[in-house]
Amino acid sequence: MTANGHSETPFITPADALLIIDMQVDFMPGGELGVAGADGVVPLINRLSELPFGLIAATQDWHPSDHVSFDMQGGPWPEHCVAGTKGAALVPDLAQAHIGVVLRKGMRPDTDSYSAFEDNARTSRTGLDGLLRGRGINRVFVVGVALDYCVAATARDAVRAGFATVVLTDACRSVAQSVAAMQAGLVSEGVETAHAVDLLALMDRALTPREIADQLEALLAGRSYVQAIATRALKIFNSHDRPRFKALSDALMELVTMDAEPEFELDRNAILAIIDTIRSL
Ligand code: VGL
Ligand code: ZN
Repeated sequence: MTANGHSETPFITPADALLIIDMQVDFMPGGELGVAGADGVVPLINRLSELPFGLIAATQDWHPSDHVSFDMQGGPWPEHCVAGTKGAALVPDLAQAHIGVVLRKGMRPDTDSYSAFEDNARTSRTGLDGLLRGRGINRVFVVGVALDYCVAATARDAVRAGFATVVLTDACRSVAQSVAAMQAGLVSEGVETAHAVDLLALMDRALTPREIADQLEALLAGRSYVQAIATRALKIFNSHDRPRFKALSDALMELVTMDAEPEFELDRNAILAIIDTIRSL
């Protein structure tokens, strides 16, 4: 995405990951460290989780009962997210069907860990960067709480690890800082910001043939998503009464059928040929 929020590669593909930060009971209003409005972003995050991300990772703040960050230990926070307690659980309304991995952090008594990548002392790493790279991810979208602590720390580390990084500010809530104040700092550190609602609207509207071709090209890296995307494309095309989409629909239908067979080795050249066809429409 560019600085003005307009994306050059606007569509979510398997080369993108969604990082859902600390959407836990204790961080919801009424929880031990309740963040105002945090429960309100759950539906937005659930809708985002339906998009064809290559990986959706969720984090859990997961502290021992004598954690250094707790006020009884001289730390800045009330006791929260104690490992195994109800307050440490993911919010029950959070859709978990598409969450591929849950990472726990802040487990050592003597160190806090705001970022999903490594602890605040930079002594131990969660392995998230290797996991993302192993899946061919090159861009991450960050949502959750708190924007001014764990979301910001995660986004900064994602930039440092070499990922294009986008914080979807309307799917985050802060403890203290306004979105505007956070945004300026993050942008100056190479983090981009955008709105989840815009991303969802973009993904919902009908795609042009060129956009379909771009998506298919990106999808070549992750064959299991071809079916989902092709099915969606078909739905769009079938709602138009345009004969020129007939060939494309047929080709995509063929692709869906092929991908549905478990033994089928996806034929790169066949897909590239389809991409060429679409581009010449
Ligand atoms: C967080 C304070 C303490 C967060 C976690 O998730 O942002 N904030 N622990
Ligand atoms: Zn914590």
